[in-house]
Amino acid sequence: MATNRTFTMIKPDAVEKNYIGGILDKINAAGFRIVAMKYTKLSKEEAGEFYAVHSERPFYGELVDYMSNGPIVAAILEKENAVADFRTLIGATNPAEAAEGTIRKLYAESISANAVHGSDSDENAAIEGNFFFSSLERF
Ligand code: RTP
Ligand code: MG
Repeated sequence: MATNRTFTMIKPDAVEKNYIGGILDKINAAGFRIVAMKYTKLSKEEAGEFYAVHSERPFYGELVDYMSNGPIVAAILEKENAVADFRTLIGATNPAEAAEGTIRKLYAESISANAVHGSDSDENAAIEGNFFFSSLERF
């Protein structure tokens, strides 16, 4: 059963360019409610753990370096059909292939520095949300 929650990060490239406000605006305008949110920075070890599923991929080292390179915003979001609708809102991994109006089309610079993360399943949304937030930090 769908949990109606997903997990997102505004990635270091978008934070550095002052896109936090613009991205949150798109998220709220699309009907997502913020359940939990924090401004934080991943160590290399934490980024490696978060993306462990990609550890065999050729871009893993680059991804871990990039995600631990600067502060991020992590959040749990709530909406009906949250995981799939959020993936639609952010657009394709490669911003060159992202649809008009999507967050990555508007704010991402490249396939590796692509502005936002969105969970790819309900199971991963729960795992990723638990990585960042305790039950006392969700409202
Ligand atoms: P995300 O997990 O961040 O929401 O992105 P995604 O599902 O659209 O893409 P995924 O395949 O899960 O890849 C995770 C992140 O790795 C970086 N990446 N770099 N250089 C490359 O070819 C490459 N491919 C992927 C991106 O930052 C991607 O978001
Ligand atoms: Mg992914």
